Amino acid sequence: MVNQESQFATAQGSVAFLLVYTKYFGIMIKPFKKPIFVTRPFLPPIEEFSAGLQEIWDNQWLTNEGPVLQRFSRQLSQQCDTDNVCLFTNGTLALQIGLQGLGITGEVITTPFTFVATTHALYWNKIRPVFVDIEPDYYTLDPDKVEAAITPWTTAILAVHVFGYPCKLDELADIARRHNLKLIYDAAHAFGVTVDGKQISHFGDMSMFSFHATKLYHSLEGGMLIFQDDGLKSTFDYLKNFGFKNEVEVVMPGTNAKMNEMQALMGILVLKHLDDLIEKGRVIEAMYRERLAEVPGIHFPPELTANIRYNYAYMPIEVNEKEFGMSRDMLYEKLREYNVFARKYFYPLVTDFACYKNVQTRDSLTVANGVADRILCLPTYYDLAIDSIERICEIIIKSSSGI
Ligand code: T4K
Repeated sequence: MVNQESQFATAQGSVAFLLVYTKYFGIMIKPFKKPIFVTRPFLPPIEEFSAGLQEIWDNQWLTNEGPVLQRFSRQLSQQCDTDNVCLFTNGTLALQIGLQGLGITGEVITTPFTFVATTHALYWNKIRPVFVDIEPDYYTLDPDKVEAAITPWTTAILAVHVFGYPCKLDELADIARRHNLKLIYDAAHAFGVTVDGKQISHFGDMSMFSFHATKLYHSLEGGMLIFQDDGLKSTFDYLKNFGFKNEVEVVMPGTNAKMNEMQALMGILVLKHLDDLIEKGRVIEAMYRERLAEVPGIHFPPELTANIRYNYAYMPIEVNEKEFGMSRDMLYEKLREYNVFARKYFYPLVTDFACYKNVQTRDSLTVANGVADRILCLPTYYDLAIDSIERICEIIIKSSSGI
């Protein structure tokens, strides 16, 4: 027979433990059963994709400017309010071809705080990247630092609307105009963003958009160039199709970078939901901002001004180790323990990758280095449940108290 006194003592001990636990740690948070990734592609109803596939089967036309791609291209023209649209198999090749078609050579001023494809596109065109620091609010190229980096070899500025945040458009345009430089935007993250009611593609000489599966808006994989000079359309069309002008004429050494019919089909189907995707992103961001507002050491980019319609493609926060009590890397690991896979976009900086480490940089890149050490992109995507966001915020709040 179990001694009643010791049973009581055990029960008392458990209650005390629970009280202490609840006092200091609150209710225990369970790890997610399924992984929560930084993003998940939005998928249209499968019946719609099947119906579209049937059309492709009936056409027996799979790539090379097929009818679905032409339809997609017309829709994007309408969406972006221009005829100067060219579609590609991915954003990287779009940018590479864009730089080539624009005839960019020598040196290009660019940002180290980006996905490495931005710099690769320069490298593949034998262009020297000149890295300049970013501004601390939205992590875009700092116009104040651009001018000092211009040399007689500079031909262009390649800035990135990183996380979909518009660059300092007026300042960059002014510098480009005064120095007779091309202004090119890597708008991989920025589809759907508008400024003063104009599509973001309206700004600069050319913008590249990525329609990769991880993007807010996608076409499985895909890329798009929007450009101001009407004359470039045929050049881009040649360059993405081996340089063919017709069956018997090759007018330039092109490559193969064509978008296929399945990609175009997905693009058409997802485009119908763009507004819903943006709206859900807005709700998610508002929730993160509200729940984490009082957490010391968690910093959000400032709210955007009313003239910008943002697309909520990413949810970056900065973790200040001293204030939060845990470094960004520790929080990243802690979230993983709960099956939450936030991402350190964009750490390391491009300038820290082995293939670009030796590129000489005159700028000390102080802001970019600091941001790269503090940045963390939290999960945001259409299917992310509201109570999952609650739980992610709880984990972050509890982490700040040291569990
Ligand atoms: N310029 C900039 C500024 C860019 O950010 C990018 C691409 C480019 C140029 C080049 O554009 P593309 O050539 O890619 O069109 C991802 C993407 O692959 C890349 O497109 C994107 N930027 C970059 C920021 O993110 P990873 O290495 O982080 O992808 P991954 O495979 O780790 O995916 C991230 C998460 O997404 C996974 O943890 C799970 C989820 N996921 C991913 C895929 C592919 C899914 O749920 N389903 C999927 O099908 O690079």
